[in-house]
Amino acid sequence: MAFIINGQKIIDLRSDTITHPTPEMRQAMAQAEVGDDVYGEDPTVNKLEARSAELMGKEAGLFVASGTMGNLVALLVHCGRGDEIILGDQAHTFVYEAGGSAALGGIHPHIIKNQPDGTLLLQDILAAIRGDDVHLPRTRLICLENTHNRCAGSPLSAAYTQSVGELARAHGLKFHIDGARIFNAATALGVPPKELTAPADSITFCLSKALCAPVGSVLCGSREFINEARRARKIVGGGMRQAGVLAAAGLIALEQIVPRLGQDHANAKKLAEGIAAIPGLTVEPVHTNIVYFRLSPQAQLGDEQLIAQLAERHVKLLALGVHRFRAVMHYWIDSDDIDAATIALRDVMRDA
Ligand code: TLP
Repeated sequence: MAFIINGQKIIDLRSDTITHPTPEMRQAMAQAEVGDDVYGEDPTVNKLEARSAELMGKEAGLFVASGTMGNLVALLVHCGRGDEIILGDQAHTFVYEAGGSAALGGIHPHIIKNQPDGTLLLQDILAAIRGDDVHLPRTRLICLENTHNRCAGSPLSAAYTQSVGELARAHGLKFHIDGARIFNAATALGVPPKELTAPADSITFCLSKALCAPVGSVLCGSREFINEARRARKIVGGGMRQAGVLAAAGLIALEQIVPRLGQDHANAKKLAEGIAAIPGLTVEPVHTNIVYFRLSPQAQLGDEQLIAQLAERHVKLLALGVHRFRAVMHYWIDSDDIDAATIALRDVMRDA
């Protein structure tokens, strides 16, 4: 099922962001009813927003261009200039969003250590909350990420999320979840996504990652919050007009791709088992659709060589950190592709 590019089959495991839309999505996009979404008149966007809000257990949703935009808009609504957010040192919002909340919102990040399972210790969060002192930034928001991308794709449980929500409320703070892969978390934990989002004031989830849609994320929260978010989205240039052609793919993603995410998790486990049997590689525990593994520092090849030699065998991975690699499962990868990728890795390591 891998992509065929210039007649060559490519097993692309760099990310689930690389997924192409399915044939059903392309058809729905071609036939989508559209209107001007900045006037709130795009029926397909409105349908996607309503369905998303329902799934997340919130009053309203807002279709945005990307996960980065959804998180940024949420932070801009929750925080004013000089306000502080508490988030993990491995959080996507801290590491990979180009410092957008600081650059555009004057928002101050207060970083605490992510545990290997993606959680933040409650005592660390508590210790990071500022007192009322003119010298200090004002703590305004706590952010979690579910699943946690850089922490091995770990899902955060409903019970843990609930405890963070209680802590936030007890201190008069807002609570945002970067749920780019919240449906993977829900699948892995066997709960409806709204159980994972109930304690949060806002949640962003992505349609364009494991869910295969070409573009888009949805930010969900109270009606009042989303009204403000609509304004913030306009400020960052995210009013998208006839966006129904994109939202149509998102609706298919929710209907058809969410129910099959377990297959990606099974493929991730299968790949991890294959990697564990290759001398010179050690694999991290796998929880959802993301596999991280490490190359022994004693290995006869470097990180770049590993990537390049795999690419020669038409398998693409990402190096994320020294001797650390990531492979992400998605709709366009099947069990045979996992066999082929495992053989390619084994051959590269054997020939080194
Ligand atoms: N993650 C991408 C890269 O940016 C690293 C990937 O390949 O995994 N939150 C989380 C947890 C994410 O993993 C991502 C994308 C985003 C937000 C941002 O989404 P987009 O790319 O739509 O802005």
